[in-house]
Amino acid sequence: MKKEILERYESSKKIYENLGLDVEKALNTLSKVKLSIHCWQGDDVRGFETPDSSLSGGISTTGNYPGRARNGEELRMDLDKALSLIPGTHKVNLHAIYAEFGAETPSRDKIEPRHFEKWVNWAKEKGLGLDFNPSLFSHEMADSGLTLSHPCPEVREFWINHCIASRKIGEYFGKELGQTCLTNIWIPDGYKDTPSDRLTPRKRLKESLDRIFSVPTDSRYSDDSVESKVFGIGVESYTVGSHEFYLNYSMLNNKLCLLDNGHFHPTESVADKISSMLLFQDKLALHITRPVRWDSDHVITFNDEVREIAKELVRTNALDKVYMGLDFFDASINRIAAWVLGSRNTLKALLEALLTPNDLLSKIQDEGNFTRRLVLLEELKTYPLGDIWDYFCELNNVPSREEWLNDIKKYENEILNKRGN
Ligand code: RNT
Ligand code: ZN
Repeated sequence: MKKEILERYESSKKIYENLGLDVEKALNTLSKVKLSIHCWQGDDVRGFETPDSSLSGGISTTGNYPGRARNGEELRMDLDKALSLIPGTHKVNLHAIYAEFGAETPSRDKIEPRHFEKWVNWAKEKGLGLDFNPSLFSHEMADSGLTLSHPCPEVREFWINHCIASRKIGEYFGKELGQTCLTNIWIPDGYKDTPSDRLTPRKRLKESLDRIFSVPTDSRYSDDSVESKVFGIGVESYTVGSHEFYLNYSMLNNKLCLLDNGHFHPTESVADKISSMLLFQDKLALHITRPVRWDSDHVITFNDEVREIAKELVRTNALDKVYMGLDFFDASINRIAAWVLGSRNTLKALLEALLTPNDLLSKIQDEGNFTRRLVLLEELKTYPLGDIWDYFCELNNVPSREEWLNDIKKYENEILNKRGN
């Protein structure tokens, strides 16, 4: 531990202790947090099915920074590099398009646990958990923009079977790794222009989901979630799987509702939704991202939105009730730096939340002392969080401050630039 970092920690710790906070307890809680780090930042959501598959479903990446991972070996290697610079032990979130096949390439409705053996072996070796997602986009059966709500039963059947197969893979992950796996269903279904029938596609989606979830999986190993959305590129006017749709569906069917903070109207706050969700449901799933004017999936910064989400998770005692998935994909900057920065910012926001005197603030609010509430919340913004964060990084054997980028630059020169893409 660097002397300067230790000294700053000791003196800053006292400042927080004056507020009645237990800094060591906060650091201990933070060290147990598991983020679900999305593998798809590493290859611009392309997957391994075809060498030049293009992204569809109303989501998109822009940029052509060199060094994108092109196969499982490269992606795992890049993830290893990223994970070595993020404090703590986490989970990695996979999509079905990251299956690794042998000689034969089964269609998506026929994928099996064995196609993910390499991922599982890697996760075991590194002590990581895995989460999973069926991929209902970037596929000829999804070209119309409709999947589980498609008018044609054969198309729905194909995607129903894909989702069932995916849930079995999630269950296998949970069983093999001893950590419950979240399998999250997101579908792109919707219309570019004003629909003439909003109800029928939603009825079909409901029926498809009922079929998917009628196949039992072991709750010791897997949870299921459904992810809502408000619109996508080319799907501006109507989204079948809207928030109200999935909120009701998840409540009635005992599934988790997944809130992605890029999937709401711009002034809506996901932070504000957390308490309402957790009053009525035991668990919650999140996709944390940074929408810039639209669901653009920019890298997570240490911004007010993420900080408020973190505060709500801590205040409501929800850290062990929530799956914290990251969901961004920027192809215009070093992809490993994107992972590291987004993950570190999320953890930093959680640290800030853990170093907030929440009981005191709650009491002040109940007393109606809104002046003191505002003053304290504002003054806390310039408390020496960075000193505690630097110490936490060093304690967890990862570089503090911007030093970590040097490591990535070296990797870029030695590995990424040699990939020639
Ligand atoms: C799309 C959703 C979804 C995807 C990933 C790839 O808008 O956010 O979660 O980003 O599954
Ligand atoms: Zn998402």
